[in-house]
Amino acid sequence: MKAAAKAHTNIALIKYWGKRDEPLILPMNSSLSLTLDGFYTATSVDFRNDLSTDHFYLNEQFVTGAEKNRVTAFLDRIRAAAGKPDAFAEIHSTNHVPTAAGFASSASGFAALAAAAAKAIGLSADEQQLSILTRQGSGSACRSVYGGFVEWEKGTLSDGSDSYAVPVASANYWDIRVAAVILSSAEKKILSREGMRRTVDTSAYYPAWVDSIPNDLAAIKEGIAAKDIEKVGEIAEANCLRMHATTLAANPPFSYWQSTTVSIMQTVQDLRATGVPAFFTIDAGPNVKVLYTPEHEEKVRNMLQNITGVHDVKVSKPGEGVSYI
Ligand code: 2P0
Repeated sequence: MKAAAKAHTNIALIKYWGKRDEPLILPMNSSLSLTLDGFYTATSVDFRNDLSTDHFYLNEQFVTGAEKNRVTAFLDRIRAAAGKPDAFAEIHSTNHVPTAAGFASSASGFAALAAAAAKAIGLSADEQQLSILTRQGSGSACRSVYGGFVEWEKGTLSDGSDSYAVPVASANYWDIRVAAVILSSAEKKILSREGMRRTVDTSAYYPAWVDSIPNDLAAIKEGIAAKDIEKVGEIAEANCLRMHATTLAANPPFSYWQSTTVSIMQTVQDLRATGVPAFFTIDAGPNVKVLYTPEHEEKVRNMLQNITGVHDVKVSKPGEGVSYI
């Protein structure tokens, strides 16, 4: 009863921001992401008769506390679905995602864990079912089941059976780049779960955010279909700014940005004014991701590396979906 899987992280171009159901992780809005080949998690799950609890190792360290409890709570769902409530596992997970890069390693982590655990326990799940399972570990993780451009359809049912990811375009469809700009010091003060909750509950701008999503999704899919970097980039950048505007209108207000975040945003916009199609997006933290086409690699990299407060720049291509190893 052992299996191992690998999943890449993803960057949202149309953000998931806000839940309508917290336990099931059902989102208020649909979202769209690009899976990235540079960052991934590899996880093995071994269900063993001699265990009476789960044993979780992350990067070869034995994990206890909240992080372990989140894994066990997720495996409880897999055990329930498989009808094997007493099957406990030894889990080894290795993150090839620099934590400082500001990617939710939970996205690659839960996608790899769901795939390995479902296979190990003998639960037959197609990609759609795997996406539904994965979503219940971490919302953005459900998109990492697939490679390339992926949409997470929010669904309308209360049991979550129609809230899952669907592939939009495969990893090899369009050769574009995402640079993860890593800040020298990047403390995240408000976890995305708490940030989402506060925004949904209190932000005056939240209804406008939700209303804006259908247009953004339709337009960005047209841009992807046309391989139009200007269109895709402009929509992604505007969507990111609109998401972050909701946090400024929350009570109490908050922002994920630091001064270096704003410097990077301005540098990207200055670069664009010189004719280089580069666009930024930012998640629930201060780091910035920059989207561009490969012919501009050198210029974009040089500009980003020279900004005061930037520690490193890690460039990624579109990546594949979940695979078994
Ligand atoms: C996203 N983020 O679409 C958005 C944009 C952050 C900003 O998904 O509570 O780790 O596990 O569902 O998926 C980060 O939140 O949250 C996130 P949970 P998750 O990528």
